Amino acid sequence: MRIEVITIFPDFFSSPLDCSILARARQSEALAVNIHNLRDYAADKHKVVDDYPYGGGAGMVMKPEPLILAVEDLLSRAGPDCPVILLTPQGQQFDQAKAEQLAKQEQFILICGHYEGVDERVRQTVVTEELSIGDYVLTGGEAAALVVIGAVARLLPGVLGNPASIDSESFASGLLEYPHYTRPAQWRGMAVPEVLLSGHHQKIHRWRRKQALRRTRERRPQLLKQLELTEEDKQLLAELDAEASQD
Ligand code: 6GU
Repeated sequence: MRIEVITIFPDFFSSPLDCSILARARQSEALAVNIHNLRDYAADKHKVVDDYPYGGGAGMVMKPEPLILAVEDLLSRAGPDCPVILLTPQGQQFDQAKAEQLAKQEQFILICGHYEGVDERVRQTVVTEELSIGDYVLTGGEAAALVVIGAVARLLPGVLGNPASIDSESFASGLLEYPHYTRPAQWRGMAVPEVLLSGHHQKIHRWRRKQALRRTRERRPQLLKQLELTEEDKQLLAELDAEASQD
């Protein structure tokens, strides 16, 4: 997987890409992230990449020429159908399904938006989709690019030590995760739930599923509504209801 990032702040990426799983993914060559300085595509000697908005108003707008030239340059070295993704609060909301879709690509391009936005002609010519990471406004698309890179990288074959952890985690299953515990079994009077110490795998599985259902219903009821419940799920939810009515 190759990810091309177009940014006016290349330094933003150095430390995050050199830490932890992203560093390992890049060393293993499962992942290559290439950072491109937008200013390298500015034609004038001052490397200007922004300008005042036509029609007036606050803030600056990213100029079309450097961005379009940068994308065209990268596309000339990319395979066909390489997605060109503009990171902007106006984009479609990034989620696990989108991460899984991008993880299947050979390559994609991320454009980090800045200022009040990008000249509309960039969208008209080179952008194939727009992504937002949530309903809030960042100073720029760089942090959002790192979110996308991180979510995609951990789905690539060989990047995570234990691929099973991908399947059981939040969102892959459509449920939030069950609570986790490690040693010690007792800490300041707080005990690890007995069933987890039992070695009874079927009971443990059932307990975890029940806790995942409980958590999801409490915290993210919409997620639960989107899920197709098994007979066991329905029974576990009924048990939770019965326990709640006893309190
Ligand atoms: Cl992708 N960019 C910016 N600037 N703000 C955001 C965002 C992106 N996603 C959420 N907020």
